Amino acid sequence: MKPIGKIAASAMFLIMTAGLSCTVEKSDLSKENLIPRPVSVTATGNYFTLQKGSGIYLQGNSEELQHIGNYLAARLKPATGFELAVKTAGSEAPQGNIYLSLDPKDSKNGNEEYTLEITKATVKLTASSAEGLFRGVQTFRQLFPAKIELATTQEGPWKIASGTIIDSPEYAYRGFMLDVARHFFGVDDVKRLLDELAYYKINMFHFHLADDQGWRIEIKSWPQLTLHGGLTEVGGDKGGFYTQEQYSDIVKYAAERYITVIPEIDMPGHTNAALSSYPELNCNGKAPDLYTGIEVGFSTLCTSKELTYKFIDDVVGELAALTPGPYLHIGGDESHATKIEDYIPFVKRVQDIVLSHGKKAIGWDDIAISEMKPGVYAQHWASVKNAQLAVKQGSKILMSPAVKAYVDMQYDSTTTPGLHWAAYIEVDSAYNWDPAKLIPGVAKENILGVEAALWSETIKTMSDIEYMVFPRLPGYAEIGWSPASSRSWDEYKLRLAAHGEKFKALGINYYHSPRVPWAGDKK
Ligand code: IFG
Repeated sequence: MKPIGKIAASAMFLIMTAGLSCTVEKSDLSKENLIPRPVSVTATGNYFTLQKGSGIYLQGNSEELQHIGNYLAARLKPATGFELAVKTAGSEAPQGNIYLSLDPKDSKNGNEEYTLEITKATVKLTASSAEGLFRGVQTFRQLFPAKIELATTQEGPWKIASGTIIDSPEYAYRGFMLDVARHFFGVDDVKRLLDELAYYKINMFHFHLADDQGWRIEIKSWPQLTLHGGLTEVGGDKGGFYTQEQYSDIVKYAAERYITVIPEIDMPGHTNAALSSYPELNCNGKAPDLYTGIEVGFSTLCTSKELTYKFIDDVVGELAALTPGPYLHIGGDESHATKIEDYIPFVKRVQDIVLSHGKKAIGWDDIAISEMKPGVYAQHWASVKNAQLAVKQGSKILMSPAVKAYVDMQYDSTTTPGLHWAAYIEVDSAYNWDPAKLIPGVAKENILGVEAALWSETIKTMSDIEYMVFPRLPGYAEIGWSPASSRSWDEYKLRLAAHGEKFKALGINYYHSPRVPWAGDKK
C-alpha cells in the first residue's frame, strides 16, 4: 500500500475509534423510576452533571425561593460533599447550574404544577407557586442515583438524564394520618415521618391527637387533659404529649415542606382520656379511669351539658390559633355510646364552633347522619352509605377506605405489628384501586383527595411506623397525584422496586414485599 494510503488508512482508523470512544451512552428520562409518575416526560438523551462548582440560582428573590434553594442545597450536600451556593440569578446563565424560578401565572392545575427542564448545560425548575417548586425539587432528587440520599460523602459522578417534565397533581389533597393517641410518638419521629412524606409529594398531615387512651396536645385552659390524660397509652406504658410550643414546631417543620397540618380532636366518642381528666365533663360527674386497652365505642362526651360546649369551644379555639391550615378534624366516628338523637345536634353544634374559629371542619363519614354544613368534608373509612349520604348533602369526600388505605392493616397473616379487621393489604392491593371508581355515587368531582391512615394500637416505634407505611405509601402518593388512566400495577411495581435502594439510603425500615421485584434481589 502506498505510504500516503497508509496514512489515510490510519487517519481513518483514528477517526473511527475516536468517534466510537466519544459516543456517550444515551440517557432516557422517560425510563427513570419516578414516584408519583409525572404527567408528561420528554427525553432528550443527554446528561446533566452536577459539579462541585454548580450553583443554585434563584430567579426572583422571595424568601420562599431562598428557602427552597437552601432546602435543595442541604439535601444534595451530604452525599455529594458539594457546598452548592444559593444565589439570586443575574442575567448570565453560567453552565452547570440549577435555576429555580417562580412564574406566578393563574395556573389551571391548582398551585402545585411545575416544569423541570434538564439539558447538558443547565437544570431549570419553574413553577407558578413555591409549593409547586417544592414538589419539583422532590422529582429532581429522585432522578439522581439512590446514593444521593445517603448521609455520607459518596463517589460521583452525579449525572441525571436530560429532557423535560411537565407535572401537576390529580387531587389537591394527598394526605397521611398518624394516630399519636393509642401510642405516643415524639417530635423527632413526627419530623422524620414528615420528611419521608414530603419525598413523595404528600401535602396534608392529619394528626389524630386525642382518643380514649390519651390526650396529646396541651390545652392551657384545660391543663389536666395532658397532665392526667397524657399519662399513659395502649399497654400502660408512659404516654406523653406535645406542649403547644412543640406542636408549633411540628407545624412549622411541616409548613417548610409545604405540608398542611390538620389536627383532630375526636368527639363525642373516643373521649375517655378527656372524661378521665375532668369529672365535670361526665354526665354522672364521675371521672372514669385512664384506659389502656384497644376497645372502641364505649365513651361519649355529655352532649346535654352546656359545659361540654364551652370545653369544645376552648379546645377548638386554642388549637385553631396554633394551626395555620384551613381544616380542623372533629372526628365523630364510632359514637356508639351517644344516642343518635343527641349525636345529630351535637355534630351540628360542633361544626358551628369550628366555623366560629375560622376553620373548616372535616369529620369521619359518620357525621353524614347529621346535617353537614356547607364546606364541611366527610372522610370515608368504612360505610359506603355514609359516604353517599355526605355526597347527597353536597359534601366532598376524603377517601380513606379501611380496606385499601388503613396502613395499620397487616400485609398478610404473618405481619407483626398490625391488625386485620378490615383486610390484609399487600402492596399490590394498596395500589390497585381508583378512588373515583370505588363507591357508586362518589365520582371524581365529589372527591377532595386520598389519605392513608396509620392507627397506632399495635404500632410502638418509628421502625414499626416505617414497616407499615413503606412500601405502601408511595402507591397512595401516586393514586393522589397521577392520572388513574396512566396507572398499572405491572408497570408501577418496577418503579417501586427501584425505590427499594432509595428506602435503604434514607434508612427506612420497609417491608420487603414478595410482590415487588426488588432491585437488590436480582438473582
Ligand atoms: N376504627 C377506628 C380507629 C381505630 C381503627 C383501627 C376509625 C375512623 C379502627 N375509627 O377508623 O379509632 O381503632 O384500625
